[in-house]
Amino acid sequence: MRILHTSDWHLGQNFMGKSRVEEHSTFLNWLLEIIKEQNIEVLLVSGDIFDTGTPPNYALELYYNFLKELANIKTLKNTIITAGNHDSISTLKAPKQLLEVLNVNVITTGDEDENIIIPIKQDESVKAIVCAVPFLRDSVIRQANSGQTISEKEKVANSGIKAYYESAYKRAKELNQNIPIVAMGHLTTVGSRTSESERDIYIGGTLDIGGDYLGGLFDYVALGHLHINQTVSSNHVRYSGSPIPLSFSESKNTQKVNIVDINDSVEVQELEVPQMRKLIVIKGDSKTVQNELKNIEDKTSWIEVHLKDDNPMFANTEIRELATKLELTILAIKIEKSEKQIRAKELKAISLDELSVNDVFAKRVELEKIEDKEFESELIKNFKDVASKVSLNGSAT
Ligand SMILES: [Mn+2]
Repeated sequence: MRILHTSDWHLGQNFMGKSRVEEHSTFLNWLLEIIKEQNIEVLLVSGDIFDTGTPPNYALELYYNFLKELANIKTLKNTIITAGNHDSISTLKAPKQLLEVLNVNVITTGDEDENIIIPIKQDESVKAIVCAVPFLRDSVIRQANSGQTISEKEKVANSGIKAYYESAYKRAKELNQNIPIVAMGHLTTVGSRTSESERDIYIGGTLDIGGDYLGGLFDYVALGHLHINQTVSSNHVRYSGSPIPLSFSESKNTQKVNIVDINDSVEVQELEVPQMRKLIVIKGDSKTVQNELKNIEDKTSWIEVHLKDDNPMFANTEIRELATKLELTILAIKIEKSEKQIRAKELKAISLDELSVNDVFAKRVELEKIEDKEFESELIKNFKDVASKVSLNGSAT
């Protein structure tokens, strides 16, 4: 049985005002080729298919066109897609029945109305079973209890999630005693590495579901939610990571999918996903940054600058002018405080690019220390009205 395990596509991501459509489309085309070339029999996508609950139409189009292409691949028997914390239940659920006709199983909440135990058949006999566990929302694992403290809530959530996996395992075993059982999941496990762009799943963060625990039950655990490809505690409990870097903090990672062979033993091969666009982080003072910009050959790259300069405002202008001249795309210049730089204290915001025109105005008004609060809010409101009527590179939002 040959499985391909991927997750966290985040189709439709709006990346600092830029679309990832080209990168996602390149990835999905590559994935189709790999599924064919490698004779993949089962495709598992462990959550966060879309970046938001209301994905843009082009993201839905990418998704459906990809699924349509899968139907033409003869060696592929099943595709199983589970919802992550970013996915909207209703968006994934709407075509569920239609997709079943194409051997695509979509699991959204994992509640009692959904059958998460999916047998993988080959010539009418069952070869493996997948327990397709999606991101488990509160309502599925427990009744909300407002009287609980955060740590009590975590404890209850932990035991609820464990009980959920145990019950799934038991049902799979009842179906067939002697075949591999694979689990999917969308959660943080103890001992795993995280990056900036993953949303915490519960208040308080990491749940105490050890990789050991899941590894003890299942022959392979295909996890999603963390964006770095990694093994958790044992060789067969893994995160595939996302296929493209979803934040600048992930630019140094290597994006991968996992190819898993389950026969008498489990063998995993990590396959690197080729990237069509580089995300580059440059750190340093104005001179260092400018030198590094001159060395960038690939003009499709997106760049984030962490500027540590005694005269950040001047450096900011210089760097932007150079980037324009070199036809390079800088998505953000983050100003970091340098020791000598007292001005940094006044400039409370870290990144100019993260401020809207209205934010800047509000900060300026703050400096005036206006006592009449009604007048102050009137002033801000009037500014907003004016700003919304003037075209300021579309940034007056
Ligand atoms: Mn997630």
